Amino acid sequence: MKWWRESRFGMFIHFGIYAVAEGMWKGEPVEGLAEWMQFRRRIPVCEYEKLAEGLTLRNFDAKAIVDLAKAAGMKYIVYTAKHHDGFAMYDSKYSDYNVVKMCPSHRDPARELAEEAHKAGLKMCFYYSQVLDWQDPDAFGNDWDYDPSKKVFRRFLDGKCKSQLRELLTGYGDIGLIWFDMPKGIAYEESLELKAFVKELQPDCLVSGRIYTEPTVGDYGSMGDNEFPSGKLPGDWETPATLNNTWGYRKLDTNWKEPAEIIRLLVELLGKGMNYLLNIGPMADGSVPEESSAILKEVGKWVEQNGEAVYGTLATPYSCDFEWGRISEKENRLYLYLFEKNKAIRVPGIHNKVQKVRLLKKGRDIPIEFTKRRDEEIVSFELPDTDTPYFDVVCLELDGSPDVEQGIFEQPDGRIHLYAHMAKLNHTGGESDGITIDPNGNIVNWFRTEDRAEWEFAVRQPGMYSVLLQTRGVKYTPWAGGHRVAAECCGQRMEAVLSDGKKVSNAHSRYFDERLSDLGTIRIPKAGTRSLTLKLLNCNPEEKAGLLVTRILLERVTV
Ligand code: H79
Repeated sequence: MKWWRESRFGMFIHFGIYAVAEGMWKGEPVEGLAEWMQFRRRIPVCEYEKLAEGLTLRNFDAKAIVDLAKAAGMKYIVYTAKHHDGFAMYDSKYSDYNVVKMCPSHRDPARELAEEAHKAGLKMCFYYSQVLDWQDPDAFGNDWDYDPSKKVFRRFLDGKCKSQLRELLTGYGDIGLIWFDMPKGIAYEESLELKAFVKELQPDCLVSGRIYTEPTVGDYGSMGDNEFPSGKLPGDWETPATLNNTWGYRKLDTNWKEPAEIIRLLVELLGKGMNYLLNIGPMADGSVPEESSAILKEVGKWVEQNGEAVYGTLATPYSCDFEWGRISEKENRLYLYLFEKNKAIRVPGIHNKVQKVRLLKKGRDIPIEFTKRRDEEIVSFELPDTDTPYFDVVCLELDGSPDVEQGIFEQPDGRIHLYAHMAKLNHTGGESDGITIDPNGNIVNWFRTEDRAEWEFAVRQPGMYSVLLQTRGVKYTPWAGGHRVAAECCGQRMEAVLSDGKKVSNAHSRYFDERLSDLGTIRIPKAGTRSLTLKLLNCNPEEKAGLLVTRILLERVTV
């Protein structure tokens, strides 16, 4: 895992004959992900395969793609050797349903990419769809060409799946990892067998978390596409993400993310010690959409300037995040990724001595004057005016490895973040139903009024605090709210119906509609450890997923 942890940033490449269709079928746009078109339209293999003639590779330039990955600061490449459509995008001897046999150039893009990646010192990795294969009669997914009752998954596993994995693991040099995807349908034992099969051929080759539904079978976990957890997670995690809203090339999808949105997610993931696997979807001629390369080059400038705070960094040592930015650590250093410019920053709870504070500027770092109040362990400094685009990164050099205050505590700006993943949950029902924390750290499955979430936190300054509840809608679905909730703290009680809360802007706003709803104001009479309990009084039956809680924010009211 060493190279993988060190890398932090990789390039995903979704390249396949779906790129020829560009997200259109028979003149009509096909909604959703371009690479899912065959499934969406139930296109027979004998028709779908004709797309292969259009994949010319005329402008496919493996060196240019590797150079682009390098320019972006990426350290590994994951190429779709075979996606769900079953079409091998490499020279497969096992199946003629492949790019060399069926596409006009008869070139092997996987070989060209692997050679260039290895020359450039990047890890070459393959995506391989191990359960879904719409061309193989025994794999899952295609029930329009093949009778599902006649499928024998074992035949696919021992046949196409393992044979092609053997080709990929013996014909292309050292492979960093196999990115398995969509495990639904494979048995636990079969996933272990597949992992062992990979390791037998290349002991150092990693396997992704999506080799099985339970992420621990893989060598690391994969978040949902474009998702990140609300707090740092134990173990190694990666987020696969897109530059627009599809993986494969789709002409109508011009919904490109700004470089700032990409860097915002990068920083979010660095703060959680996670890897970022960011996708490009080349066109049928093999060229990379201009928008994609422009965004990656722009992102690369930031990464280049701040590489010290990217490669080999670990998650924040704190239990919770701050409003003004994200934090990571490496050796005796803390890196602060600052969301806003020219602000006075106060970093709380640092038990170490601070030796130096500097603004990262690759070789021309700018020293920053700071103060540290011994009684409160707060480091304060003002950022000089900077002309750096996007987020500034500041390094705190400490006298030893970071030793910071744990748990939830009031921050110098008077805010207290009660993250959902840090709540103590109480439910009276059996283990299987009632509220629980999902892999993203949110409180989910909240329908029942007898369930409770409770937080403990340290208050520094007594006074009035406004209480804001952050909830979300289901992915891709607008927030509806409508639940009646109550919060209890210091013997006081607030009640509110969640209605049109303030929209939250964060690194996955495009996918999750999150809102901050005002529950009211409470008085905390004394400093010290306090607790807050959240209850659901009435669940809006229209909301099929119930109440989805991300966090509660307490904000000291200044009078
Ligand atoms: O390779 C990319 C995606 O194609 C793949 N994972 C990333 C890395 C992926 N596989 N499955 N999914 C993503 C979930 C896809 C679900 C959907 Fe659909 C596909 C929603 C809409 C199209 C299947 C078909 C479910 C509803 C319709």
